[in-house]
Amino acid sequence: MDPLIITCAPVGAEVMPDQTPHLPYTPAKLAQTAAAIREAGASIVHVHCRNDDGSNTHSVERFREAYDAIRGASDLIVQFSTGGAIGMTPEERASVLQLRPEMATLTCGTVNFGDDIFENSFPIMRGILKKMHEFDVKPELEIFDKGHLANARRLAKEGLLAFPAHADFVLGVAGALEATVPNLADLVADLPEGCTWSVAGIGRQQLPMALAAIAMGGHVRVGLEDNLFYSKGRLATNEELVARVARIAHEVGRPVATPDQARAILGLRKAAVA
Ligand code: KMH
Ligand code: ZN
Repeated sequence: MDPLIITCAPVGAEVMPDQTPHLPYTPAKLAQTAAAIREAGASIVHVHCRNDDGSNTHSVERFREAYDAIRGASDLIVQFSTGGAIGMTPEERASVLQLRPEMATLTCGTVNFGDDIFENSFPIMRGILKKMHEFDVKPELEIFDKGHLANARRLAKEGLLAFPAHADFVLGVAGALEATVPNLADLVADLPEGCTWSVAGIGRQQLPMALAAIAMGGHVRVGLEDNLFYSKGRLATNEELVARVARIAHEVGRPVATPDQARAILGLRKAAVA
């Protein structure tokens, strides 16, 4: 098995600062978190940005500030969200790709998202992928549902997506595929040859999904975007969530990837100098 790539999604778009004191929602806090999660074993940081009051923003300037701050504090692979927050326009979501992060997400289909609809029509996905090609950004395919893999194959047939690719299974969102080991195994079996994958379990499913991925040879995403708690009733920090996965991986003899090892596994271009 490859060394384990641990992605941390420290902020997201849904958790608000009044829900936890540990949400790093400014560039300065993101930089501190980047150093701490790197030390704990993460190799990728998945980035959303907020204004100083905690509200969501996809402004290029705010992302530039966050990107510079993170790269000043760590050698992590920086992965921008192009999912953003419900209600953002597709253009806003794609605009940050001009900063040329090494990676960015591509959600592979429209999905219920709690009581909302997270809209990712084919025209939206094509628009984001074209910008990824223009700025040489590697996509991570966010797969919330089984049909999202069929959508990804369709985009590949259109020549917009190259396989093998890297996929992240986001399991346990209200309105999408549940976080169970049979569902995860089914998705992994349906991946095109040579793809790499990680899993992000939502809420209390974060840890069980991580354990399954460690055992199955996949990779893991944790962080406050997906789960606020370390254990029932006890709020987590991002670095604690990363450190726990790294510790478990060590216990079962699976080494944890450095950012450069993760770059080699994922076939990333060399990072631009900050
Ligand atoms: N906040 C969700 C609506 C991504 O980052 O690419 C979308 C999301 C996915 O978080
Ligand atoms: Zn996200």
